[in-house]
Amino acid sequence: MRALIIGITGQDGSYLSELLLEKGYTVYGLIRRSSSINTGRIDHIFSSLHLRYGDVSDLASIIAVVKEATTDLNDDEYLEIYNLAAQSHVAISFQLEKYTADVDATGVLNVLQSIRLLNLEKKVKLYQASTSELYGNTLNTHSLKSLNEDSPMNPVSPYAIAKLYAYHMVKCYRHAYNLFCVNGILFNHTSPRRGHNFVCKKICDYVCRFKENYENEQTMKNFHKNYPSAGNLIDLSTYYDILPPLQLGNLNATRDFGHAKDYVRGMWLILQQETPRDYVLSTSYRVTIRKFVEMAFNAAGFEGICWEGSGVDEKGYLPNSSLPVVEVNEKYFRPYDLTDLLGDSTRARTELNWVEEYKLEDIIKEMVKNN
Ligand code: NAP
Ligand code: G4F
Repeated sequence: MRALIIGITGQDGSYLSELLLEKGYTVYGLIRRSSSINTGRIDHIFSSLHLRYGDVSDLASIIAVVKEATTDLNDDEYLEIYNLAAQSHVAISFQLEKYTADVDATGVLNVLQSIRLLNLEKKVKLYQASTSELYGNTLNTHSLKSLNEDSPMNPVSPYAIAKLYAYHMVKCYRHAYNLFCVNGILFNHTSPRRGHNFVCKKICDYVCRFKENYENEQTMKNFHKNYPSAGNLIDLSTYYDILPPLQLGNLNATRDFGHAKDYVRGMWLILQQETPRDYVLSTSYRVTIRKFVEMAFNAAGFEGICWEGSGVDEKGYLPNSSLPVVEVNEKYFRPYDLTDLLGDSTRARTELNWVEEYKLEDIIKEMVKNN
Protein backbone atom coordinates (compact mmCIF):
# COMPACT_ATOMS: atom_id res chain seq x y z
CA MET A 1 0.00 0.00 0.00
CA ARG A 2 1.55 3.25 -1.14
CA ALA A 3 0.40 6.84 -0.95
CA LEU A 4 1.69 10.21 -2.06
CA ILE A 5 0.44 13.26 -0.19
CA ILE A 6 0.90 16.59 -1.93
CA GLY A 7 0.36 19.17 0.81
CA ILE A 8 1.67 16.88 3.55
CA THR A 9 2.82 19.71 5.84
CA GLY A 10 -0.68 21.18 6.22
CA GLN A 11 -3.39 20.40 8.78
CA ASP A 12 -5.02 17.61 6.76
CA GLY A 13 -1.75 16.28 5.36
CA SER A 14 -0.42 15.68 8.85
CA TYR A 15 -3.49 13.79 10.10
CA LEU A 16 -3.74 11.82 6.86
CA SER A 17 -0.07 10.79 7.14
CA GLU A 18 -0.69 9.48 10.65
CA LEU A 19 -3.75 7.53 9.49
CA LEU A 20 -1.97 5.95 6.51
CA LEU A 21 1.15 5.05 8.52
CA GLU A 22 -1.11 3.36 11.10
CA LYS A 23 -2.65 1.35 8.25
CA GLY A 24 0.78 0.22 7.10
CA TYR A 25 1.16 2.41 4.01
CA THR A 26 4.47 3.58 2.63
CA VAL A 27 3.88 7.33 2.60
CA TYR A 28 5.57 9.72 0.18
CA GLY A 29 5.14 13.43 0.70
CA LEU A 30 5.89 16.50 -1.36
CA ILE A 31 7.23 19.46 0.61
CA ARG A 32 8.03 22.97 -0.54
CA ARG A 33 11.37 24.59 -0.06
CA SER A 34 10.97 27.33 2.51
CA SER A 35 13.43 29.73 4.15
CA SER A 36 12.10 28.68 7.54
CA ILE A 37 11.24 25.14 8.57
CA ASN A 38 7.64 24.29 7.68
CA THR A 39 7.41 20.68 8.87
CA GLY A 40 6.18 21.37 12.43
CA ARG A 41 2.99 19.34 11.98
CA ILE A 42 4.84 16.21 10.79
CA ASP A 43 8.05 16.39 12.83
CA HIS A 44 6.83 13.59 15.15
CA ILE A 45 6.58 11.16 12.17
CA PHE A 46 9.30 12.70 10.02
CA SER A 47 11.55 9.62 9.90
CA SER A 48 8.66 7.34 8.78
CA LEU A 49 7.90 9.46 5.71
CA HIS A 50 9.54 9.61 2.28
CA LEU A 51 9.70 13.36 1.74
CA ARG A 52 10.73 14.93 -1.53
CA TYR A 53 11.03 18.58 -2.50
CA GLY A 54 8.63 19.83 -5.14
CA ASP A 55 5.77 22.15 -5.90
CA VAL A 56 2.37 21.32 -7.33
CA SER A 57 2.81 24.15 -9.84
CA ASP A 58 6.05 22.55 -11.13
CA LEU A 59 5.12 19.66 -13.47
CA ALA A 60 8.62 18.16 -13.55
CA SER A 61 8.74 17.83 -9.77
CA ILE A 62 5.35 16.08 -9.77
CA ILE A 63 6.41 13.69 -12.52
CA ALA A 64 9.59 12.85 -10.58
CA VAL A 65 7.84 12.01 -7.33
CA VAL A 66 4.95 10.10 -8.97
CA LYS A 67 7.48 8.08 -10.98
CA GLU A 68 9.51 7.23 -7.89
CA ALA A 69 6.44 6.34 -5.81
CA THR A 70 5.09 3.96 -8.49
CA THR A 71 8.38 2.16 -9.15
CA ASP A 72 8.04 -1.65 -8.83
CA LEU A 73 4.35 -1.62 -7.91
CA ASN A 74 2.86 -5.13 -8.09
CA ASP A 75 0.13 -5.81 -10.65
CA ASP A 76 -2.64 -5.57 -8.06
CA GLU A 77 -1.25 -2.44 -6.37
CA TYR A 78 -2.21 1.23 -6.76
CA LEU A 79 -0.54 4.43 -5.74
CA GLU A 80 -3.07 6.59 -3.88
CA ILE A 81 -2.36 10.27 -4.53
CA TYR A 82 -3.98 12.84 -2.24
CA ASN A 83 -3.72 16.33 -3.71
CA LEU A 84 -4.20 18.57 -0.66
CA ALA A 85 -1.84 21.30 -1.88
CA ALA A 86 -3.43 24.73 -1.94
CA GLN A 87 -3.19 28.38 -1.12
CA SER A 88 -6.10 27.57 1.17
CA HIS A 89 -6.98 30.97 2.65
CA VAL A 90 -10.08 32.44 1.01
CA ALA A 91 -9.58 36.07 2.11
CA ILE A 92 -5.93 36.04 1.01
CA SER A 93 -6.95 34.70 -2.42
CA PHE A 94 -8.36 38.18 -3.14
CA GLN A 95 -4.79 39.52 -2.83
CA LEU A 96 -3.09 36.55 -4.57
CA GLU A 97 -5.48 35.86 -7.44
CA LYS A 98 -3.07 34.58 -10.08
CA TYR A 99 -0.91 32.66 -7.61
CA THR A 100 -4.01 31.00 -6.14
CA ALA A 101 -5.04 29.93 -9.66
CA ASP A 102 -1.54 28.55 -10.38
CA VAL A 103 -1.61 26.39 -7.27
CA ASP A 104 -5.28 25.59 -6.67
CA ALA A 105 -6.51 25.31 -10.28
CA THR A 106 -3.69 24.29 -12.59
CA GLY A 107 -1.85 22.48 -9.77
CA VAL A 108 -4.18 19.52 -10.09
CA LEU A 109 -3.82 19.64 -13.86
CA ASN A 110 -0.10 18.96 -13.35
CA VAL A 111 -0.96 15.95 -11.21
CA LEU A 112 -3.45 14.63 -13.78
CA GLN A 113 -1.04 15.20 -16.67
CA SER A 114 1.81 13.49 -14.84
CA ILE A 115 -0.35 10.37 -14.48
CA ARG A 116 -1.09 10.31 -18.22
CA LEU A 117 2.46 11.18 -19.29
CA LEU A 118 3.74 8.26 -17.21
CA ASN A 119 1.00 5.91 -18.57
CA LEU A 120 -0.19 5.24 -15.05
CA GLU A 121 -3.94 5.50 -15.70
CA LYS A 122 -4.50 1.99 -14.29
CA LYS A 123 -2.00 2.27 -11.42
CA VAL A 124 -3.09 5.45 -9.66
CA LYS A 125 -6.12 6.62 -7.66
CA LEU A 126 -6.31 10.38 -7.15
CA TYR A 127 -8.14 12.28 -4.41
CA GLN A 128 -8.65 16.01 -5.05
CA ALA A 129 -9.31 18.33 -2.09
CA SER A 130 -12.44 20.10 -3.29
CA THR A 131 -14.40 22.36 -1.03
CA SER A 132 -17.79 23.61 0.09
CA GLU A 133 -16.60 27.04 -1.11
CA LEU A 134 -17.59 25.82 -4.59
CA TYR A 135 -21.26 26.41 -3.69
CA GLY A 136 -20.87 30.10 -2.89
CA ASN A 137 -24.16 31.51 -1.62
CA THR A 138 -26.32 28.87 -3.33
CA LEU A 139 -27.96 27.83 -0.06
CA ASN A 140 -29.76 31.16 0.20
CA THR A 141 -30.10 32.16 -3.45
CA HIS A 142 -31.73 28.80 -4.27
CA SER A 143 -33.59 28.54 -0.92
CA LEU A 144 -32.06 25.12 -0.25
CA LYS A 145 -32.11 23.37 3.15
CA SER A 146 -28.57 21.99 2.73
CA LEU A 147 -25.94 21.32 0.08
CA ASN A 148 -25.13 17.97 -1.49
CA GLU A 149 -23.20 16.67 -4.52
CA ASP A 150 -25.94 17.87 -6.90
CA SER A 151 -26.37 21.41 -5.57
CA PRO A 152 -25.52 24.30 -7.92
CA MET A 153 -22.01 25.73 -7.63
CA ASN A 154 -21.57 29.52 -7.73
CA PRO A 155 -18.12 30.33 -6.32
CA VAL A 156 -17.62 33.83 -4.85
CA SER A 157 -13.83 34.10 -4.36
CA PRO A 158 -10.67 33.63 -6.44
CA TYR A 159 -9.94 30.61 -4.21
CA ALA A 160 -13.29 28.98 -4.93
CA ILE A 161 -13.14 29.79 -8.64
CA ALA A 162 -9.71 28.14 -8.87
CA LYS A 163 -11.02 25.11 -6.95
CA LEU A 164 -14.00 24.87 -9.32
CA TYR A 165 -11.61 24.55 -12.27
CA ALA A 166 -9.81 21.76 -10.43
CA TYR A 167 -13.12 20.05 -9.58
CA HIS A 168 -14.21 20.00 -13.22
CA MET A 169 -10.78 18.94 -14.50
CA VAL A 170 -10.89 15.91 -12.19
CA LYS A 171 -14.35 14.99 -13.51
CA CYS A 172 -13.12 15.52 -17.06
CA TYR A 173 -10.17 13.13 -16.64
CA ARG A 174 -12.43 10.58 -14.96
CA HIS A 175 -14.75 10.47 -17.95
CA ALA A 176 -12.29 11.16 -20.77
CA TYR A 177 -9.44 8.82 -19.69
CA ASN A 178 -11.17 6.42 -17.30
CA LEU A 179 -8.92 7.53 -14.49
CA PHE A 180 -9.85 6.79 -10.87
CA CYS A 181 -9.92 10.43 -9.77
CA VAL A 182 -12.45 11.89 -7.35
CA ASN A 183 -13.43 15.06 -5.54
CA GLY A 184 -14.02 15.18 -1.81
CA ILE A 185 -16.25 18.24 -1.36
CA LEU A 186 -15.32 18.95 2.22
CA PHE A 187 -16.98 21.49 4.47
CA ASN A 188 -14.88 23.41 7.00
CA HIS A 189 -12.85 21.19 9.28
CA THR A 190 -10.49 22.26 11.97
CA SER A 191 -8.32 21.03 14.85
CA PRO A 192 -5.51 22.22 17.10
CA ARG A 193 -3.32 21.98 13.95
CA ARG A 194 -5.40 24.49 11.99
CA GLY A 195 -3.57 27.46 10.45
CA HIS A 196 -3.61 30.42 12.84
CA ASN A 197 -5.40 32.87 10.54
CA PHE A 198 -8.56 30.80 10.03
CA VAL A 199 -11.37 32.12 12.16
CA CYS A 200 -11.89 29.08 14.40
CA LYS A 201 -8.19 28.87 15.31
CA LYS A 202 -7.90 32.63 15.73
CA ILE A 203 -10.81 32.59 18.20
CA CYS A 204 -9.52 29.58 20.17
CA ASP A 205 -5.98 31.02 20.31
CA TYR A 206 -7.40 34.24 21.72
CA VAL A 207 -9.55 32.48 24.30
CA CYS A 208 -6.50 30.52 25.43
CA ARG A 209 -4.42 33.67 25.87
CA PHE A 210 -7.37 35.26 27.67
CA LYS A 211 -7.66 32.34 30.08
CA GLU A 212 -3.92 32.29 30.72
CA ASN A 213 -3.95 35.99 31.50
CA TYR A 214 -7.02 35.67 33.64
CA GLU A 215 -5.43 32.92 35.65
CA ASN A 216 -2.10 34.61 35.89
CA GLU A 217 -1.52 34.92 39.57
CA GLN A 218 0.60 38.01 39.34
CA THR A 219 -1.98 39.80 37.28
CA MET A 220 -4.70 38.92 39.72
CA LYS A 221 -2.57 40.04 42.64
CA ASN A 222 -2.03 43.38 40.97
CA PHE A 223 -5.68 43.53 40.15
CA HIS A 224 -6.74 43.09 43.75
CA LYS A 225 -4.01 45.43 44.99
CA ASN A 226 -5.08 48.15 42.61
CA TYR A 227 -8.81 47.55 42.80
CA PRO A 228 -9.56 46.19 46.29
CA SER A 229 -13.20 47.21 46.06
CA ALA A 230 -13.85 45.37 42.82
CA GLY A 231 -14.80 42.12 44.56
CA ASN A 232 -15.59 39.38 42.08
CA LEU A 233 -16.40 41.68 39.22
CA ILE A 234 -14.53 40.86 36.06
CA ASP A 235 -12.66 44.00 35.24
CA LEU A 236 -10.26 43.43 32.41
CA SER A 237 -8.68 46.85 32.50
CA THR A 238 -5.56 45.66 34.35
CA TYR A 239 -4.40 43.45 31.56
CA TYR A 240 -6.16 45.12 28.71
CA ASP A 241 -2.87 46.45 27.39
CA ILE A 242 -1.44 42.93 27.30
CA LEU A 243 -4.42 41.46 25.49
CA PRO A 244 -6.54 43.87 23.47
CA PRO A 245 -9.98 42.68 22.32
CA LEU A 246 -10.13 40.01 19.62
CA GLN A 247 -10.64 41.66 16.21
CA LEU A 248 -13.01 39.76 13.90
CA GLY A 249 -14.84 40.38 10.63
CA ASN A 250 -18.25 39.00 9.64
CA LEU A 251 -19.84 37.50 12.78
CA ASN A 252 -23.06 36.57 10.97
CA ALA A 253 -21.50 34.10 8.53
CA THR A 254 -22.33 30.47 9.29
CA ARG A 255 -20.11 27.44 8.78
CA ASP A 256 -20.57 23.68 9.18
CA PHE A 257 -17.44 22.74 11.19
CA GLY A 258 -16.04 19.22 11.63
CA HIS A 259 -12.79 17.73 12.93
CA ALA A 260 -9.92 17.22 10.47
CA LYS A 261 -9.31 13.70 11.85
CA ASP A 262 -12.82 12.61 10.86
CA TYR A 263 -12.43 14.21 7.42
CA VAL A 264 -9.10 12.57 6.51
CA ARG A 265 -10.69 9.20 7.37
CA GLY A 266 -13.39 10.15 4.88
CA MET A 267 -10.76 10.96 2.22
CA TRP A 268 -9.27 7.51 2.64
CA LEU A 269 -12.69 5.81 2.44
CA ILE A 270 -13.46 7.70 -0.77
CA LEU A 271 -10.38 6.16 -2.43
CA GLN A 272 -11.23 2.62 -1.23
CA GLN A 273 -14.44 2.44 -3.31
CA GLU A 274 -14.76 0.22 -6.38
CA THR A 275 -16.20 3.03 -8.47
CA PRO A 276 -14.85 6.59 -8.50
CA ARG A 277 -17.46 9.05 -7.22
CA ASP A 278 -17.50 12.52 -5.66
CA TYR A 279 -18.61 12.86 -2.02
CA VAL A 280 -19.62 15.67 0.33
CA LEU A 281 -18.27 15.44 3.89
CA SER A 282 -20.02 17.66 6.44
CA THR A 283 -21.60 17.44 9.89
CA SER A 284 -24.98 18.93 8.91
CA TYR A 285 -24.75 21.29 11.89
CA ARG A 286 -23.91 24.96 11.44
CA VAL A 287 -23.15 27.87 13.72
CA THR A 288 -22.54 31.56 13.19
CA ILE A 289 -19.06 32.88 13.92
CA ARG A 290 -20.66 34.79 16.82
CA LYS A 291 -21.93 31.49 18.30
CA PHE A 292 -18.48 29.93 17.80
CA VAL A 293 -17.01 32.78 19.89
CA GLU A 294 -19.54 32.10 22.65
CA MET A 295 -18.81 28.37 22.59
CA ALA A 296 -15.05 28.95 22.76
CA PHE A 297 -15.36 31.26 25.79
CA ASN A 298 -17.76 28.75 27.40
CA ALA A 299 -15.24 25.95 26.83
CA ALA A 300 -12.69 27.97 28.81
CA GLY A 301 -15.14 28.61 31.66
CA PHE A 302 -16.27 32.11 30.66
CA GLU A 303 -20.00 31.91 30.16
CA GLY A 304 -22.66 34.39 29.23
CA ILE A 305 -20.92 36.59 26.67
CA CYS A 306 -23.33 39.30 25.55
CA TRP A 307 -23.33 41.41 22.39
CA GLU A 308 -24.06 45.08 21.98
CA GLY A 309 -24.22 47.28 18.90
CA SER A 310 -24.47 46.15 15.31
CA GLY A 311 -22.35 46.01 12.16
CA VAL A 312 -18.86 47.44 12.67
CA ASP A 313 -19.97 48.73 16.10
CA GLU A 314 -20.84 45.30 17.48
CA LYS A 315 -18.84 44.25 20.55
CA GLY A 316 -18.88 41.20 22.82
CA TYR A 317 -18.70 41.56 26.63
CA LEU A 318 -18.29 39.11 29.45
CA PRO A 319 -20.81 39.54 32.27
CA ASN A 320 -20.09 42.41 34.64
CA SER A 321 -17.45 43.89 32.42
CA SER A 322 -17.48 47.23 30.73
CA LEU A 323 -14.59 46.38 28.44
CA PRO A 324 -15.20 44.25 25.34
CA VAL A 325 -13.39 40.99 24.60
CA VAL A 326 -14.46 41.01 20.94
CA GLU A 327 -14.69 43.87 18.45
CA VAL A 328 -15.66 43.94 14.79
CA ASN A 329 -12.91 45.26 12.56
CA GLU A 330 -13.74 45.91 8.92
CA LYS A 331 -10.18 44.99 8.01
CA TYR A 332 -11.39 41.37 8.20
CA PHE A 333 -14.41 41.84 5.93
CA ARG A 334 -14.07 40.20 2.51
CA PRO A 335 -14.83 41.91 -0.79
CA TYR A 336 -17.38 39.10 -1.35
CA ASP A 337 -18.19 36.64 1.45
CA LEU A 338 -19.83 33.27 1.49
CA THR A 339 -22.41 33.85 4.19
CA ASP A 340 -24.10 30.51 4.85
CA LEU A 341 -22.98 26.87 4.61
CA LEU A 342 -24.71 23.66 5.64
CA GLY A 343 -23.82 20.31 4.14
CA ASP A 344 -25.73 17.10 3.50
CA SER A 345 -23.46 14.02 3.60
CA THR A 346 -26.15 11.42 2.99
CA ARG A 347 -24.17 9.85 0.14
CA ALA A 348 -21.01 9.46 2.23
CA ARG A 349 -22.97 8.18 5.22
CA THR A 350 -24.82 5.53 3.19
CA GLU A 351 -22.14 4.45 0.68
CA LEU A 352 -18.96 4.87 2.78
CA ASN A 353 -20.49 4.35 6.23
CA TRP A 354 -18.71 7.55 7.14
CA VAL A 355 -19.73 8.96 10.51
CA GLU A 356 -17.98 11.79 12.31
CA GLU A 357 -16.77 11.02 15.82
CA TYR A 358 -16.34 14.61 17.00
CA LYS A 359 -19.09 17.05 17.90
CA LEU A 360 -18.38 20.77 17.62
CA GLU A 361 -18.25 21.15 21.44
CA ASP A 362 -15.51 18.47 21.60
CA ILE A 363 -13.54 20.09 18.81
CA ILE A 364 -13.61 23.49 20.49
CA LYS A 365 -12.66 21.98 23.86
CA GLU A 366 -9.69 20.25 22.26
CA MET A 367 -8.63 23.44 20.48
CA VAL A 368 -8.88 25.59 23.58
CA LYS A 369 -7.00 22.99 25.68
CA ASN A 370 -4.24 22.02 23.23
CA ASN A 371 -3.39 25.44 21.96
P1 NAP B 1 -3.39 23.94 4.81
O1 NAP B 1 -3.18 23.64 6.26
O2 NAP B 1 -3.32 25.33 4.33
O3 NAP B 1 -2.34 23.04 3.99
C1 NAP B 1 -2.08 23.27 2.63
C2 NAP B 1 -0.91 22.42 2.21
O4 NAP B 1 -0.62 22.71 0.83
C3 NAP B 1 0.39 22.73 2.99
O5 NAP B 1 1.11 21.54 3.15
C4 NAP B 1 1.13 23.66 2.04
O6 NAP B 1 2.54 23.67 2.20
C5 NAP B 1 0.78 22.99 0.71
N1 NAP B 1 1.02 23.83 -0.42
C6 NAP B 1 0.63 25.11 -0.63
N2 NAP B 1 1.05 25.54 -1.83
C7 NAP B 1 1.72 24.52 -2.40
C8 NAP B 1 2.42 24.34 -3.61
N3 NAP B 1 2.49 25.33 -4.50
N4 NAP B 1 3.00 23.15 -3.88
C9 NAP B 1 2.94 22.15 -2.98
N5 NAP B 1 2.31 22.26 -1.79
C10 NAP B 1 1.71 23.43 -1.51
O7 NAP B 1 -4.82 23.36 4.34
P2 NAP B 1 -5.72 22.20 4.98
O8 NAP B 1 -6.70 22.85 5.89
O9 NAP B 1 -4.87 21.09 5.46
O10 NAP B 1 -6.56 21.77 3.70
C11 NAP B 1 -6.07 20.76 2.82
C12 NAP B 1 -6.74 20.93 1.46
O11 NAP B 1 -8.15 20.82 1.60
C13 NAP B 1 -6.50 22.27 0.79
O12 NAP B 1 -6.43 22.04 -0.59
C14 NAP B 1 -7.74 23.08 1.11
O13 NAP B 1 -7.97 24.05 0.10
C15 NAP B 1 -8.79 21.99 1.11
N6 NAP B 1 -9.94 22.20 1.98
C16 NAP B 1 -9.75 22.50 3.29
C17 NAP B 1 -10.87 22.64 4.11
C18 NAP B 1 -10.73 22.97 5.57
O14 NAP B 1 -11.72 23.42 6.17
N7 NAP B 1 -9.57 22.73 6.19
C19 NAP B 1 -12.16 22.44 3.59
C20 NAP B 1 -12.29 22.10 2.25
C21 NAP B 1 -11.18 21.96 1.45
P3 NAP B 1 3.25 24.69 3.24
O15 NAP B 1 3.12 24.05 4.59
O16 NAP B 1 4.63 24.73 2.73
O17 NAP B 1 2.51 26.00 3.15
O1 G4F C 1 -12.00 30.56 8.82
P1 G4F C 1 -12.24 31.15 7.49
O2 G4F C 1 -11.17 31.98 6.91
O3 G4F C 1 -12.62 29.93 6.54
P2 G4F C 1 -13.38 29.86 5.13
O4 G4F C 1 -13.36 31.14 4.42
O5 G4F C 1 -14.72 29.25 5.41
O6 G4F C 1 -12.46 28.83 4.33
C1 G4F C 1 -12.05 27.59 4.91
O7 G4F C 1 -13.03 26.61 4.67
C2 G4F C 1 -13.23 26.28 3.28
C3 G4F C 1 -14.33 25.21 3.23
O8 G4F C 1 -15.58 25.84 3.19
C4 G4F C 1 -11.92 25.77 2.70
F1 G4F C 1 -12.09 25.43 1.39
C5 G4F C 1 -10.85 26.85 2.83
O9 G4F C 1 -9.61 26.32 2.35
C6 G4F C 1 -10.70 27.21 4.29
O10 G4F C 1 -10.17 26.10 4.98
O11 G4F C 1 -13.58 32.05 7.53
C7 G4F C 1 -14.83 31.55 7.93
C8 G4F C 1 -15.83 32.70 8.06
C9 G4F C 1 -15.88 33.65 6.85
O12 G4F C 1 -17.22 33.95 6.53
C10 G4F C 1 -15.18 34.91 7.33
O13 G4F C 1 -15.69 36.11 6.73
O14 G4F C 1 -15.42 33.50 9.16
C11 G4F C 1 -15.53 34.87 8.81
N1 G4F C 1 -14.59 35.62 9.65
C12 G4F C 1 -14.97 36.57 10.55
N2 G4F C 1 -13.88 37.10 11.11
C13 G4F C 1 -13.26 35.55 9.64
C14 G4F C 1 -12.82 36.49 10.58
N3 G4F C 1 -12.39 34.78 8.94
C15 G4F C 1 -11.06 34.92 9.20
N4 G4F C 1 -10.17 34.12 8.55
N5 G4F C 1 -10.59 35.85 10.09
C16 G4F C 1 -11.43 36.66 10.80
O15 G4F C 1 -10.97 37.48 11.61
